[in-house]
Amino acid sequence: MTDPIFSLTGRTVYVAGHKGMVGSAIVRRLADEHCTVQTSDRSTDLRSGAAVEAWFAANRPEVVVIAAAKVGGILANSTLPADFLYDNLMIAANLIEAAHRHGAAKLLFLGSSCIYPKLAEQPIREESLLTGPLEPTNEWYAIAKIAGIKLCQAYRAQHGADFISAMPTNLYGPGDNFDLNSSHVMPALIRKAHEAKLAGAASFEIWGSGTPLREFMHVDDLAEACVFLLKHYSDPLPINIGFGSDVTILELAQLVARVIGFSGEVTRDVTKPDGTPRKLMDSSRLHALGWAPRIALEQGIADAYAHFLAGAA
Ligand code: GFB
Repeated sequence: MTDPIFSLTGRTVYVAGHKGMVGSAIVRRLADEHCTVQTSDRSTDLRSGAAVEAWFAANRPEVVVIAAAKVGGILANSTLPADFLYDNLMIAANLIEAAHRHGAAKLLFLGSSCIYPKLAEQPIREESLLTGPLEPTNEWYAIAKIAGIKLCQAYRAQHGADFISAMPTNLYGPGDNFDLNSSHVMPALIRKAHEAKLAGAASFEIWGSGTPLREFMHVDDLAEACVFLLKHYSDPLPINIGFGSDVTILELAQLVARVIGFSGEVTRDVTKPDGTPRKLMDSSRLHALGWAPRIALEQGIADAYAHFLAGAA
């Protein structure tokens, strides 16, 4: 592993979006660092430049992590395009500008693997950004996240700011959204398999053909990677945070069913969209720095299910 190039010790670290699955995992992980975590509550609307400016003037964080975002699965992305584009553009622009104006020493912006072209060569390297058309079901979200990456690059180029961006693969874990209309696939399958088991149903249904491939990472691994990158990474190029292997959605559904103890069938609703066929990321740049994920998929699903049960109880 390379030596750290940035220290969190004694710093104030603002985690924007601390109530979300990603932000809360990063806050949990930062408890192991000798730093002071700062958060903002609902009264600071991150879509408002004035509200963000006032919060930074009062709190002056030295390190900023942008985990705040309007997020959702394939259906929410397609049905709320204005929210996904506007909210995410404003959140990124307001936080990055305020971090610069108030002299933050480091900023980490989190994007998503959906920023890459729909038919990017697999595994997807960081250099494939903006080399082809986006996947239509999530282009609004992707455009906003690409703008965030470009803002980090622009402030670095023009002002010498140490602003970096990282692109996580599909995430899951404690604090996920289990609402079937707005969630990502993993929490949806956990809920569906659980409810099918309780009901003694013969089957549960997945959306689409079941053939799309997705790569999944437990959010605690992601939080570990974020802290690692704050300490070890300073470069204009975004860096991928991937698990390293992917599964089909049908395989995922069968694995979730096994972990949960549902032994019925998995059926498919092919009227629902598949989205991008595959988005396995090439994370070799991150691995070369000396970081690798630790939570295996089956173990991670069991953990996410335990949190789902605790939340549902
Ligand atoms: O996780 P997901 O909603 O989003 O869907 P994406 C992944 C795949 O799972 C798609 C299928 O092929 C879905 O059709 N799927 C099967 C389901 N059953 C279900 C279900 O019950 N619920 C859901 N939600 N999907 C998202 C982007 O794309 O990835 C976001 O929309 C973000 O912007 C995120 O980038 C990481 O993986 O297709």
